Amino acid sequence: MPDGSARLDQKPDQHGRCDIVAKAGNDHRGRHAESVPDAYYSSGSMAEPAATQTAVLDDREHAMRLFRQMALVRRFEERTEEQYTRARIGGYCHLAIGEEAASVGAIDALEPGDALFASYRDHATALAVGSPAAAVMAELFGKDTGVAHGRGGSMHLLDVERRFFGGWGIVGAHLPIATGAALAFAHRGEPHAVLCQFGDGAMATGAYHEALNLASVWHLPIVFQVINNQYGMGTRVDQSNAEPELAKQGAGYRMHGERVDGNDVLAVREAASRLLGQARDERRPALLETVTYRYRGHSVADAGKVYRTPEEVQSWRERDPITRYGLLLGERGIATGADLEAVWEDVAAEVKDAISQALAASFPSRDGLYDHLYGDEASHEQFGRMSTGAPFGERGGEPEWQT
Ligand SMILES: Cc1ncc(C[n+]2csc(CCOP(=O)(O)OP(=O)(O)O)c2C)c(N)n1
Ligand SMILES: [Mg+2]
Repeated sequence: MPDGSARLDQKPDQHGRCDIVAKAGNDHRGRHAESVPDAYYSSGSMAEPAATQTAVLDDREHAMRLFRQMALVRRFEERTEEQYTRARIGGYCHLAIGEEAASVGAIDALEPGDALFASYRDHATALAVGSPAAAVMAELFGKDTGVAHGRGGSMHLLDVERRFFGGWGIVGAHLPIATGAALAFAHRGEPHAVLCQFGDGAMATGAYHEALNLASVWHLPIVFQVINNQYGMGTRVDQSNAEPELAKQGAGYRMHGERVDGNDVLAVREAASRLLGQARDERRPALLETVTYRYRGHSVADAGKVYRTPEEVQSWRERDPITRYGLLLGERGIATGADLEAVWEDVAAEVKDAISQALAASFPSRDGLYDHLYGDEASHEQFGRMSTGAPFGERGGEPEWQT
């Protein structure tokens, strides 16, 4: 049983909420607040909560923002699952329910000018970086108002204005690209860092090793954040990684590696903030492992029941990141049960509105099929000239051997 689960005697409901969150009017410290020891929040063998965590909790607006972002992701993902079953979303769809703290905590540590890259499990990434929920939902629906104008879909979200450069579908492929962005910062002397999020499965790809090696050799300002959700599809971390304590792999590149409880939003935020700071100020790359779990299957096409037990899933639900953080806010007197319930109602309304807007939006027109390709006005003409095997008409005539 994962550390911490036995100590939480309050069971979350189906939305990961427990009484302090779900029932308005409760004593704000919650029925069980007294019985939950502080140590629970530091999670034993995981990183200890750091002093800077207090700083977040000292700022009520900040503390509540973290809760709201996680609640928004949770509600968005639940409704996305439902929209998929109503055939409003085409293609792949990977949900991050259970992983909210790992995403939100790290992204909250970004500063203006920093760059963000992520894998295909990216709805939480886009919402955490501040992309409007309506534009994210519209992208899932393939609509023109989506963050990628309906051309990317679930796996290829992006928000260049907010410096979120995707949403990548090929496992591990974005690590060298993110490393290139860090090289650009270094080359131009810009004081920014890159946060590159990926799954545990990416660590068994060649691209991962190439990227970490170069980042270390060239002292690049990048934090590689592995979101260790225990599985790559149906394969457990220890079945695919020779060193399953993933943070230790940094040592192979003389890179600082650190493992934190990915279900503790404050621990994730503290570690990400510190490591991104070192990347910006000292050009020191790092590997940050955030240990978490996905409640759902790999994608909407996987029920997630064959390769794991219901007990295992339940044990992680009992250390739900949003429930835990809600309890902490209650214990510290930052939020009452009614306050948190109001947040849940607020995000539910936001997601409902996002669905309505996405439904009302139109699909991209066929005339615009070639828009945004190559980024120049000549792309239509280029495509007109394309022929198989000679995309730019460079051959002139067909060679004899083809006839
Ligand atoms: C190079 C490559 N190989 C295989 C796949 C098929 N594939 C898609 S997701 C996935 C599992 C990746 O797991 P992980 O990196 O742990 O991310 P998670 O899905 O757990 O977030 C695989 C093998 C792919 N997309 N790209
Ligand atoms: Mg995984």
